Amino acid sequence: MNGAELKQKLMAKAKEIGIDKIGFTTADPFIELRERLKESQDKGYASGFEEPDIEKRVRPEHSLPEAKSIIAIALAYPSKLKNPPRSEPGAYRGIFCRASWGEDYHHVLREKLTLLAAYLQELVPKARTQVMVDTGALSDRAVAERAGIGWSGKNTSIITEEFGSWVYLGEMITDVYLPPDTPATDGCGDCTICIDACPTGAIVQAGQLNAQACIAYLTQTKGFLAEAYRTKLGNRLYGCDTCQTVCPKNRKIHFDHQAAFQPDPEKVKPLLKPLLHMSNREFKEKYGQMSGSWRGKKPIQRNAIIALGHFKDQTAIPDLIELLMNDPRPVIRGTAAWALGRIGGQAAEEALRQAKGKEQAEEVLREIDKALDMAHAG
Ligand code: B12
Ligand code: SF4
Ligand code: SF4
Repeated sequence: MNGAELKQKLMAKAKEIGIDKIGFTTADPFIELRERLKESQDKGYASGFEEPDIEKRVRPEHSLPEAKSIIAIALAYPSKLKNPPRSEPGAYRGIFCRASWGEDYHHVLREKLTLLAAYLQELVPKARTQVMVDTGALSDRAVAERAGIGWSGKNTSIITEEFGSWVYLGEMITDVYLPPDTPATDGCGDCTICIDACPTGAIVQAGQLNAQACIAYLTQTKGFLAEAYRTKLGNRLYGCDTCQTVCPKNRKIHFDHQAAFQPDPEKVKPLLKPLLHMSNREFKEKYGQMSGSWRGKKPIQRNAIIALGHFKDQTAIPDLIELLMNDPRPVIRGTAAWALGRIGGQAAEEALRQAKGKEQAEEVLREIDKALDMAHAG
């Protein structure tokens, strides 16, 4: 069977196993990406979550010797919640980004790619394959762009004609030759809506992100969140969708045919207060299947505290005092102090003063002092 015939068969199989979009490219090095990754590292824009070895990232043969082709796939995920529960005074809610709705996409895409790889091996028994989703060495976006899945938007997301940017990406490298597709071309034109809408100015120029300033990244950090960003976080518990929700290419785009990505509204828009006292076990049981739980419960709890401060939720004061006084984690005590300072009031101020008398950790004491100033000024 020649490459073109193989490709046709793979495309038909992909459809059968529920892959929404498939594209093909060569395993040639990603030359342009090399410069971009280098610049991102040099300027301190990288998140640190990506593979640090640039050569591994741009040369597919580092992942699979004698690589010849890459098969890129995309799966669409929903952008809207049916009957979303509403935040109400005293019962405020946080939000997980859409890429964390439903089952963890890593498993779902990997499973489909593994089925596709098995099929290729049926057709070409000597074929070798390497499957990747997010955590692999390659840039999933650079692969998708070159394989014609979608163009690289100014917000850095891959945007497909059919599903907008609400797609997960993954790929399979193989040593089998498959004719490449045409790379996607820019569809943003003069638009700059995402750049203007980004709350932290993290899109430093069209297509280039300073991940260190991106809320999606900041929600995943484990330490204290720099003060300047706390008020920008809003009620985000994990990730940030702003530069995608504002994008005109996503207007009216909502695909919920992938059963695995159906969100449970109570999980993706949970009440904030119950999150504060969750045990590790409860957290794992409730959120363990979501991709947004990969950093554990601490960042989510820290962000929940910030969200309560953002809403100035008076009814959260007793919970926040409890954390300030008794939580063993300095980041949680210090962030609770910040939230109490923001909410203000006599009970908050008194608790902060009391905590100041017994707190040992320098960084928490600094937060308490600032919070007392804030409570006083407010
Ligand atoms: C590290 C990482 C992050 C970091 C950094 C993101 C970033 N933009 O670099 C953080 C934590 C911030 C993040 C956030 C998100 N991520 Co993320 N992330 C990754 C990861 C693991 C590596 C990305 C990377 O290498 N970045 C470094 C840059 C330099 O590389 P790159 O983005 O791949 O480069 C492309 C473009 O950015 C562009 N580019 C880069 N530099 C420059 C410079 C110029 C001048 C120009 C014009 C273009 C350009 O060229 C490349 C080809 O398209 C990938 C998975 C993977 N292995 O690739 C997922 C991935 C990119 N993330 C994904 C998702 C869904 C998200 C979020 C939407 C989740 C959320 N809702 O919070 C946000 C989006 C934030 C944003 N504006 O990008 C999806 C993207 C799907 C899509 N449709 O594009 C991926 C592909 C995971 C997956 N397999 O589905 N992510
Ligand atoms: S994900 Fe949020 S913070 Fe990051 S670039 Fe987009 S709008 Fe800005
Ligand atoms: S908002 Fe505009 S510039 Fe940004 S990604 Fe969408 S189309 Fe491109």
